[in-house]
Amino acid sequence: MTILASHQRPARSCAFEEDGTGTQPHDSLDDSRLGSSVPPHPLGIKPLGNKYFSSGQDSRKSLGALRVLPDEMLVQLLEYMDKPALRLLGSTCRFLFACCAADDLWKAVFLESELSKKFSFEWRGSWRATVLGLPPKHKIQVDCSNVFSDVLHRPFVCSHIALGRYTKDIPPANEINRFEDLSYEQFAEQWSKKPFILTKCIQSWPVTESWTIESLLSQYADVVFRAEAVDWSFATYCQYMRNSQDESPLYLFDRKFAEKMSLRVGKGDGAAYWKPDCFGPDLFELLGAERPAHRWLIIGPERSGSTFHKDPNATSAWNAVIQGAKYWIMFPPSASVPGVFVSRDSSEVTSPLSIAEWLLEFHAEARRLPECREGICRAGEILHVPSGWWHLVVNLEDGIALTQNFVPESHIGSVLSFLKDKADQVSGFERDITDAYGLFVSRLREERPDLLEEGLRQLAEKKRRWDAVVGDDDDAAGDQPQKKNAGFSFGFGFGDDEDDEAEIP
Ligand SMILES: O=C(O)CCC(=O)C(=O)O
Ligand SMILES: [Fe+2]
Repeated sequence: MTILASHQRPARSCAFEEDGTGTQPHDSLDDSRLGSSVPPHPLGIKPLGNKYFSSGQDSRKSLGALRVLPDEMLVQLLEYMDKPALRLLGSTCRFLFACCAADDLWKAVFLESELSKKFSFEWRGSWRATVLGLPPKHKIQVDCSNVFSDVLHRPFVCSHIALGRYTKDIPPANEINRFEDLSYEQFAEQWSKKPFILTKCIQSWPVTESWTIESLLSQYADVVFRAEAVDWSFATYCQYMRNSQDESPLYLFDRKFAEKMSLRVGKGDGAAYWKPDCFGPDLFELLGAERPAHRWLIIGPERSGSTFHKDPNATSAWNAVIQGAKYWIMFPPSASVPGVFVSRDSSEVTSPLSIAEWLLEFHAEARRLPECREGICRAGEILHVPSGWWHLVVNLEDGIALTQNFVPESHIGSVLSFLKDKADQVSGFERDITDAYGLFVSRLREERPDLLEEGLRQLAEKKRRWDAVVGDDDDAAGDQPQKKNAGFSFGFGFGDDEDDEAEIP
């Protein structure tokens, strides 16, 4: 994870860690939140609270002039260091050794290095070991048991929290509805604005039978996939995925996978999979080759996943688990999600917390909200993400998923509104498409004038209702309520609105 400065972090109580000899004090609050899943830190680094019960010397005393800097600043300073500087500084004292061993610093060094441009290389178990070319079994021998620092200990805790603690005992009222399958009529009439899981919908897809991480590795080892900031061969990604301690593991999220793997998508001979019937027509298909990115192959280890977000361009989505299991926690469009801070124009989530940090600090509070929906989508199941819904997703096991974004008829108003009023937030289109709204309107006019009329009617209604609230002369921001009033959640009948919420069962 990015090591956040203290002002960016949620306040927390001091934590204590057993030192293996049973002599350290133990904080029961923290223990109950973390469980026994967190082993002692491999370097012996301890949470700050342990300092006050330790009889040994505090290694911070050896920092010299750097003692004036709090840990957060020290680590931020180190983010500017390159490989030789980190090595040199790390050899000056135990405290700086512990700071300079933080693997996130080495991830940044890796991403700046020539190695990051290679598709294939040997992953050595950590970013530091990979950058330094250390033998895979190499273990750091320096004893840092007198280093007391929450800043240094916290990422280790976050990469070891037991996920089961958060994903089990879902309150019945929060459970995402589960069905075997739905007809298009059922979806359109009742379910297009609510999340649900279908348990018997994708069983006929050939990939549900044939794909495992192992089988993909044997067939596509040399295929290069995108995993966040890197493009790695699948063989390299698998090495990483199977032997990494990252708190937020790099997530393979590739939108060109079908081409790269020569897959046929869509019903017909030799197809690997196809979109389920129940979601009905996808209006972005009217855009043909000009539609924005819409399908992704997703692969990641346990703990990988997606932090809170809404899907792009007000599209809906389905997410099918082929291997593994995913925990989903979701909120309707206008909900204020605890721990999720949105910029004034709602274009981005500011200071996003890692999945582990969010679970540790906000899950309990979020779960108590009446709008909260949670569920586990297992292999062979598919989940519906309605337009505008917030969602955080975490893999409970190593897994493979396929996802596709679409525009159902019932969300035509939300999508037109997004493309028109939030043009600066439109994403996924090729660079030469500068007027996504105009393009979509012209295709609808040609192919579905009835729906265009309905969508424009909804847009006009939205503007009318907005004007009624702010007064006709207050028109400076056009009809973009979210831009003018951060935190204001007036509903307009579609998209980011209350009507969606009203439909929650
Ligand atoms: O599988 C995941 O991590 C979730 C991906 C996602 O956000 C989606 O399908 O909308
Ligand atoms: Fe998503």
